[in-house]
Amino acid sequence: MYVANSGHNSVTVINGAAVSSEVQLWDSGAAYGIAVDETRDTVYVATVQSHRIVAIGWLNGQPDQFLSWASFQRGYNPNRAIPLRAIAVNPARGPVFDGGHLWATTSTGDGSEVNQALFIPKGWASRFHVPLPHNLDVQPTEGIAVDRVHNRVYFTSGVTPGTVTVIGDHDNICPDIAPASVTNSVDDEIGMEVYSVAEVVRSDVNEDGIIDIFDLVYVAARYDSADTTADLNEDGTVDIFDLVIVANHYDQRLPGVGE
Ligand SMILES: [Ca+2]
Ligand SMILES: [Ca+2]
Repeated sequence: MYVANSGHNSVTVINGAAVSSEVQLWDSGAAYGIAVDETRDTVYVATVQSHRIVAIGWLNGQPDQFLSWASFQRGYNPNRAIPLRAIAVNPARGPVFDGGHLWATTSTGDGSEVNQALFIPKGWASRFHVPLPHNLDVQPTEGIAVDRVHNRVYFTSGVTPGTVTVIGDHDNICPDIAPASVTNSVDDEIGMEVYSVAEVVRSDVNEDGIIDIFDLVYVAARYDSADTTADLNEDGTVDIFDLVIVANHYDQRLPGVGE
């Protein structure tokens, strides 16, 4: 069993009657909803404050490890965060390598601009996909459930009168980009940032816990060589692609390394 600890930024793993471990989520604040893809041993955690989906799974041969997060904001604008609350997964939907379909909710009750169900057509196996939002008339606050047999998703409101919204979990849906009251605009499209623990560990070539100019210089100094540390994409050559990997993680830190 997996329990989200919203006040501790962690997930408790319970095996039978005993606590097996506690997964630290670091700066992914206010963990709330949990969804388990038992077919891929991947656990998804929706967080309110840090507006992220965190993925937990196997890393370096160990189960239940903090793997990654994806954070979401409107207009690719960090000041327009999309707080997340409930989350569910439909593992068999979509191509097997895409990681199934994820569904999450965002609510004005948490400071979101609009009440929406968010369809994310790829899981962590494919590094997520930007959400395709569905406007909901009511606050889709607490509950979400997937009927995996009929591919339907149920959303419950937390306001009176109680409401259940049903959305088909199809391969394709047409998104509602903006709140119904606002003109749909490309400025409101949802952007996504993805953080991968494994990639950050690899990109920190000088192993000081942060990706910065020293890592770029290390890789650049070995340009055109076969240096295995600097060859981040393991294609046998240190070149522009390896520099781009470091640049993509610039200023990112290993989990637990302070500001
Ligand atoms: Ca470094
Ligand atoms: Ca390379």
